[in-house]
Amino acid sequence: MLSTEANIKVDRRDGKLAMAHLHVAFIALALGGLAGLLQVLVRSGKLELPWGITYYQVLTVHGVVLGLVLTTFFILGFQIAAVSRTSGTLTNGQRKLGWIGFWLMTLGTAMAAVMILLNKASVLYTFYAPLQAHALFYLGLTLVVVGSWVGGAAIIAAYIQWRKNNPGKPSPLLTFMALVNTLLWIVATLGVAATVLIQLLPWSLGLVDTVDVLVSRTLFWYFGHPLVYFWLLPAYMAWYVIIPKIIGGKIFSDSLARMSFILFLLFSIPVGFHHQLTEPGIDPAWKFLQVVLTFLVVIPSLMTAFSLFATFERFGRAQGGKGLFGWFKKLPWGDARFTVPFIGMLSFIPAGAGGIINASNQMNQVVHNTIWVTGHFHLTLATAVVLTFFGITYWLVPHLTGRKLTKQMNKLAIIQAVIWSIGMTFMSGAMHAAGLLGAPRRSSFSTYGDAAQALEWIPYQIAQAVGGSILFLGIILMLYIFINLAFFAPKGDEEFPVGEAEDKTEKVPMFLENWKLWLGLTVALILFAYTIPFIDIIQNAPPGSKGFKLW
Ligand code: HAS
Repeated sequence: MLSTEANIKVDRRDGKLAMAHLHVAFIALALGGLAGLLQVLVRSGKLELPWGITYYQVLTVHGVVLGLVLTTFFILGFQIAAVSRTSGTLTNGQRKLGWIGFWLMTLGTAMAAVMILLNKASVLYTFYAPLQAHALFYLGLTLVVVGSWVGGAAIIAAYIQWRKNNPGKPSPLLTFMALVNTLLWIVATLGVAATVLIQLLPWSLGLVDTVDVLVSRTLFWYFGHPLVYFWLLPAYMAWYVIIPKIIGGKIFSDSLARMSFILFLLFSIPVGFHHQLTEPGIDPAWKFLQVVLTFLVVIPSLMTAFSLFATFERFGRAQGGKGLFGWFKKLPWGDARFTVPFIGMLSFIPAGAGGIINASNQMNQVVHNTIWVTGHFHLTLATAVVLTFFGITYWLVPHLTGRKLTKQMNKLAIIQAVIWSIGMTFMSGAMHAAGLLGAPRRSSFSTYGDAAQALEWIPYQIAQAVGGSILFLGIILMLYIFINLAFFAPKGDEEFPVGEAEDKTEKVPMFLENWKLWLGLTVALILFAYTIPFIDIIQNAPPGSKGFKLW
């Protein structure tokens, strides 16, 4: 029976669908984590891999499985559960879409994984041409993207149905946020679908023998930057909506939260050139424009920081916290559902500052293609976002499996986050420092082991290996907690926390749900930022970029 009222508990059938996604996500964590440990040890010169396995092969497994598979499956699972919880049980048709999407993504993942393991697709997670993979790798990725569209369609359909049943009312905040992230994802993935289907697949099948490298990189980064906000926004959903409820506080402002999500939709896409600032063939004026737009996409993160500080401070003061920082002590530090994502938020402060350095044109010349950038995304994605995903897991999985997060597991979860932070401080800190000394990314120790300059980098390589090993321990702990919550924890009820806005009389402006306006503006900004430079790239790409022939 169809229900468009918020459920206190996610419907069992929707819960199964969400859990299926989470199972794949955590299998990905196990495989990707192991590959991460292996590659960091190879990179530091501490390990030689047996059976002809190459550094680039394990690096590809690590990047694809953690950056693309874990994230996409976790996000879809979480968003499906969030929509079912806040907008009511999915219809049978919507749930069917969710399952079709899930199986398409799983099949695609298996195809891509087999090709990487056979060393036929050691092309890293960015799969830049002229690195070429087996056609099945590209087909696998295509299925993952198409599957995510089908799963996303279930979320869009649930939103449309809620609006139809509740005319004139703003949609539930979590559903609204899941919808924005789905729209952002669909618009962004058009770029990667275009390069894979029009360029890379025909090239790998031998149907054409050249590939325009600059066009493919540009299409990739049209997708690649919004990809990072597709990862970030589910963490922001938890920070804005779930955390206030967990601490016993309120959402600072519902409208502010919605506005910040809309700004991400508008500004996250037309900024891909900031990954290509050092590339020839793109007019500097257009790079400048996209740098300016990059600074605009920082604004919704600053709004988020402001809103979170306000929620925490108001809650702490209401509990009797005195003085400038007295409120800080009143936060529930013993609750893993809060503390683990909070550590993620803290790490996002230096991580975001690093992003602003990357985006600053001149400073980008210093850090681009150094391991600084790897340090940046281990602090953003692998700390801020991933610790928040772990924090979500601690209540979502028992909620969906009808179990309880016990005191022991809660304690272990906090220990896990502390281990993670220590490991990441070593690893990401050393990456940032070595990057400033010019250490390159995407290269193994053997490729620069003899260079005199490389001697300077060795202590940092060792620190990375130490950090990587500590992080691996963190992964084992996380998998242990996940398995406990999914299969062994005592039966019981765990809450799916959803916060309320502080001011109940706050009227959410309906123009925030005017999708003709927001999608229209999104398309206009994309056309403005990309049309002329893209035509220019196709017509005047520099030698070595246009028509790259592999053999
Ligand atoms: Fe980035 C490269 C610029 C954010 C991920 N980025 C990457 C790559 C990845 C990545 C994966 O402009 C490498 C791609 C590759 O393989 O080549 N990035 C930015 C900017 C931001 C940013 C301006 N990045 C992210 C996020 C990511 C991510 C988020 C993943 C999830 N990035 C770049 C640029 C490059 C780049 C260049 C290309 C570099 C090159 O040359 O190759 C911004 O969105 C960051 C804004 C963030 C803030 C922080 C707000 C803080 C908050 C926390 C508040 C905390 C509280 C706690 C309230 C302004 C919200 C309370 C605290 C108390 C003390 C009580």
